[in-house]
Amino acid sequence: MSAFSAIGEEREIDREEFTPGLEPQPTWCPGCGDFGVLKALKQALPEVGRTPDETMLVTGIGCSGKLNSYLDSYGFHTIHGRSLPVARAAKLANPGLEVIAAGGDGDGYGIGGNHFMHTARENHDMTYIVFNNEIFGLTKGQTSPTSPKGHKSKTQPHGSAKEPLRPLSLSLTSGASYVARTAAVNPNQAKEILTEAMNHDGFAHVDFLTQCPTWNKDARQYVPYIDVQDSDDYDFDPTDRREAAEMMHETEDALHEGKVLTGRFYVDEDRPSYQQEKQRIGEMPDEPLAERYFDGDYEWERSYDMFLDKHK
Ligand SMILES: Cc1ncc(C[n+]2csc(CCOP(=O)(O)OP(=O)(O)O)c2C)c(N)n1
Ligand code: SF4
Repeated sequence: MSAFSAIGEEREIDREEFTPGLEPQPTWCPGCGDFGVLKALKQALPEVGRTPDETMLVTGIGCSGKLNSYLDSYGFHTIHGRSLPVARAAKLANPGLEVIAAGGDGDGYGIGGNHFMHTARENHDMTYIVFNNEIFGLTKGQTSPTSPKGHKSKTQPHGSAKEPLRPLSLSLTSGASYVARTAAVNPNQAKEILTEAMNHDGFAHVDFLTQCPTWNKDARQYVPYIDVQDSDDYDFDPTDRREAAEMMHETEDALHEGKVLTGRFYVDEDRPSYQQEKQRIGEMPDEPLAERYFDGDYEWERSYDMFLDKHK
């Protein structure tokens, strides 16, 4: 059986299929928000009809990076900040896979920030989950790009002098075609948002608020949260770029004023993905590149010549 024949098989999927035999119990600290991401992901994957062997999870470094050990699927625990380029390659080579990249706010908005902007700009078809606990968790609580101004830590003992990064706004201006925020304390919404993000064709960015009770004592537990789609106080069209931008700005300000706004902030179902754009200009074959490695008769040399001929 090839690795591809399982893809597309119709059957009932149980979320427990995603629990690994080797490390079934996560070792995150009690009360950590990361448990909420794992739970929501295990619930959402069967909703989108994906089995473990149709799923590829790529993680960065951090407490969040451990997600890979706790989800039974294909996986790649990469180096710090580099989950997105690996995830992009996997999706381009084997588009039938459900590709998810995940990591912390330090990983994705700090050291990997360049990849974040360009993966959004190019609209690669994948789901990107950022565990946003507003600090570096694994390395014991240093200030991160999303730490609020004035936040005290060992690296900023007098309080951070910097304005925090605006993850939703950055995602929108970079070009993401689906942008949402959810919170570990809101499991139903988290499952729904992850399901939508995986069903979306294009780059779906989910800023996932995950409390770190061990190192970020200042952080609230992200309660009470407000779902902007459910509340009468907010009226905006998430398919309208300008209205979405305004709502995101308000949401990012509100977080540090004690108001946790969550929901879908931007959705563009029409924008072609990177793969579709490359196919349109004749730079990517319809047949998945990964399948060629399983076809001993494939004439590599000839395809290279054909490519050169086409671009003379
Ligand atoms: C290139 C590199 N620089 C620094 C580190 C040390 N390091 C490991 S995890 C981490 C930050 C983790 O914070 P975050 O990405 O927010 O994830 P969290 O642990 O909060 O989930 C750092 C700086 C590293 N592993 N590699
Ligand atoms: S240090 Fe913080 S982020 Fe890491 S496992 Fe513990 S609570 Fe979670």
